[in-house]
Amino acid sequence: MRHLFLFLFLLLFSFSSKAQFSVIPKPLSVQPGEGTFTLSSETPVIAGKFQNEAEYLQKHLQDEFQIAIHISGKKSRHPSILLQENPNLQPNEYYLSVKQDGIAVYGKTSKEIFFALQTLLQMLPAGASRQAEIPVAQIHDYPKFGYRGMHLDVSRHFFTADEVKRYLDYLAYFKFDKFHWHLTDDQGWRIEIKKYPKLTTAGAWRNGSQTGPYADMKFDTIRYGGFYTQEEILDVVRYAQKLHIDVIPEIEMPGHEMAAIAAYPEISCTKGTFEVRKEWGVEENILCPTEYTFKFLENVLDEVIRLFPYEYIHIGGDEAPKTSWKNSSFCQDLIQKLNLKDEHGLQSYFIKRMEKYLNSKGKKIIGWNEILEGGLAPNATVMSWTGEEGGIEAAKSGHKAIMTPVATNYFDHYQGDPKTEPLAFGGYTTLQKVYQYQPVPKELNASEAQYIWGTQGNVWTEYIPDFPQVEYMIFPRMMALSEVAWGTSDTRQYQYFLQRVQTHFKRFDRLGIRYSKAAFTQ
Ligand code: TNX
Repeated sequence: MRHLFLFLFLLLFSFSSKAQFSVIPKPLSVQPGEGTFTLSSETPVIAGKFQNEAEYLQKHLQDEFQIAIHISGKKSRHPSILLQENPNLQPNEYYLSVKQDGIAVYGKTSKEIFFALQTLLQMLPAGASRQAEIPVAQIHDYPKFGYRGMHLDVSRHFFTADEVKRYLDYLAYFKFDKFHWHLTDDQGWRIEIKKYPKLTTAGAWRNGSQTGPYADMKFDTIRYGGFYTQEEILDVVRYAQKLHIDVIPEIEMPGHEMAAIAAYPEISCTKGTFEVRKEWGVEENILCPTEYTFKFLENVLDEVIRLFPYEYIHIGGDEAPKTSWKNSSFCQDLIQKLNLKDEHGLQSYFIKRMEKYLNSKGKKIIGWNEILEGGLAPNATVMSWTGEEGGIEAAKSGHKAIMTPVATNYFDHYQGDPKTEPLAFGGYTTLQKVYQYQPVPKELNASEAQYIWGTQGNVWTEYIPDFPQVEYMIFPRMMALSEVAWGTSDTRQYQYFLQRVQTHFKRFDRLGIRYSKAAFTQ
């Protein structure tokens, strides 16, 4: 047994060091061979119908290695990169064959070809070497989960459309295929809605922000904000489409809506004038379930629908304290009139009604696990965050679930010793903890487990003021999650994962991308 381990270790080690095989997420099957393929400006890409993917490869090789490959319609005498459709393959499955005299990539559609090219790009030298050599290997690969997501909160802090595109580049590189864009929250509304211009003229700006640790209750008085025009949103969505990433916008309801309430106070149950929230944490003032509010949300969603082609829309549903509904005679009358049990019943009515509206427009909803309270909307997908229970309950009742539990999937939490790490939300989620996460809870049997659609990393930005800090918080943890989501994480091989991470750090250094070394210093 010991000898077997030693043999496997040596095999692994010799392969990873000699051939620099550091692909993340680790492909399902890799057969290494002898020698390398050398990429040069002579190398044509035979693109066939995969022009977009060929251009992507061309751009990356130019930007990273200053190699100007050319795209060609037909076979060539030169050693080439062939992108080849194979209708017999399964969705998401690809083959990548690297031989000394040529590279061939096979997939059913452009999405699979794109995955294969990400693998290929990661097989190039990570460090400063300009010798673009790719180790000979035969790779066969496909993911375990159909939802491999990353989230970004652009409300607490705002990130420009260009920064969001860079974020999408990172997602694509590690084969994530869903981007959950948290566009609205108490501290800022970030998407232009033409029918309600005050959402961005007023709702996108706050007169100060909380600074330092939450308990200190310190604030600055700097006006802060920003938003995306509809043009910018369309541009980001088009960009994501080229990267084969589906964009899921989140419009929060009925809680986390203070920015909208500040702009249009008539959608709240509480009378008065309000400010876009400066403090982090949970806001008591939530949307009032009046016909006026429902019409408001429908009008907002009509514009959202036109901007986002993917069939899912996230409607939030989390952390909606019920005090304002308890104190509202309108809500109490409505509970009676609709024969609901309590305020949770009213939230359930709220979400079900919005689901019905969105379903009628051809869209499906995702909501945070609080949408289970008081009864789940008939077609909803649950995003399980407070733990795994929400996902388990959803799966057991035949609803799709996305697992994003706070203990492992929150990349706003500390990844190393809080004494030496920059200020973060709290928690302690090490790289290893992320790597060991298994999205299918053991409580589920095989048929229930099929409802676990996948997993996602959440990046809440209360304590993430700028984009370099986003990079620092996601790297390397999102690399661990990519292997979890692809289904190839193997806790016995954590050390091998760490080796591959360190190879990627060389690339990050070369490209000026920030990351945390916490996993290697403690
Ligand atoms: C909880 S996760 C929230 C967010 C915060 C986050 C901080 C969720 C659905 N709601 O509003 O930003 O914690 O980790």
